[in-house]
Amino acid sequence: MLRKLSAVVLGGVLVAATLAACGGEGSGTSGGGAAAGKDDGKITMGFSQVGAESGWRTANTKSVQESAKEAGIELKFSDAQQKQENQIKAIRTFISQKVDIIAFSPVVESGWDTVLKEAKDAGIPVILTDRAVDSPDKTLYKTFIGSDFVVEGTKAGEWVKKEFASAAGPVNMVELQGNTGAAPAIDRKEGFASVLGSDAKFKMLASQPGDFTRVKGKEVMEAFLRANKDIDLLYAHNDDMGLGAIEAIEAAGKKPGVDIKIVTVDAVKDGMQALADGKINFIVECSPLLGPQLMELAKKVVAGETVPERVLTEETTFTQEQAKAALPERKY
Ligand code: GYE
Repeated sequence: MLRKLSAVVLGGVLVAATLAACGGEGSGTSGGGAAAGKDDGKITMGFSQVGAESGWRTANTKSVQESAKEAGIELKFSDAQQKQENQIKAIRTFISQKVDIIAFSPVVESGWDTVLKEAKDAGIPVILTDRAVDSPDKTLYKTFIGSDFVVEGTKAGEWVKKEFASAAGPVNMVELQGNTGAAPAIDRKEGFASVLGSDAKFKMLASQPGDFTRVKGKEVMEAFLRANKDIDLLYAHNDDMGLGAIEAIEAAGKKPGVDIKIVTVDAVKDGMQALADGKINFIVECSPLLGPQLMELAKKVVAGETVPERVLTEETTFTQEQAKAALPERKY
């Protein structure tokens, strides 16, 4: 908790300082590029993606692929289909191919130390994108670019607290979590609970993984509805699970956004549309457009320049009215 809170505080500074502050001389440990890659002047990046589980992920993949092209970086892209073993295999392949840099979005937080050590020993620098790992050894990667998921959960909790401020209570809540062990699942749950957990008025009736997918979100919501007659609020860790849950709520003869209020995270187009349509009540934004910053950081790391150890994404929140206004311009 302390670790995460301090990242939040530092975050404010790093957002502004993000890439401006990267101009320093070699960090001594960065190496990698020159030692590993073929010397054709072109950077080769191995990128291991989680999968294609959500609208967020699809937009993220597109952002990474398009920005690599624009930056003149050769991208070796590998889709892990939400399996850690596939990501580990992909990273080992990138190491044997002697890429200049490896970037990946870890499907879960734990279990990366061995393969990250292999990359380090091979002199290939690693950038974490989107999701964190829990390795205590921070020298195993150069930087971590992505959102603060605890803050996202906190924003969702604060909205719920306000929305139900005049309700007598109890406020009966259910939660659809992301895939078990993933940083955004752990942190979004923690942030939400940090706001509402100590308030007896708010009762968490059930909280289960929906794996960030629509199909699983629907399935788990059906089970929640069967087991609980009186649900006031659904907190879904992403839009896709919320959208699946909406189908389950409608099939049960209830009105999403009215009978059961819904708060989600991401703000992808389909989520924003449901928000504008009144089926979702509030969305906390999480930007998938990490590609341009990732490529800029990759160039600096390969050049041996120092980069900040944490690069935070700037994000907002949306009410139903704000979604209506933002939708026409929404890029993903
Ligand atoms: O919120 C969810 C996706 O790691 C931030 O993963 C990402 C999350 C995102 O599947 O939709």
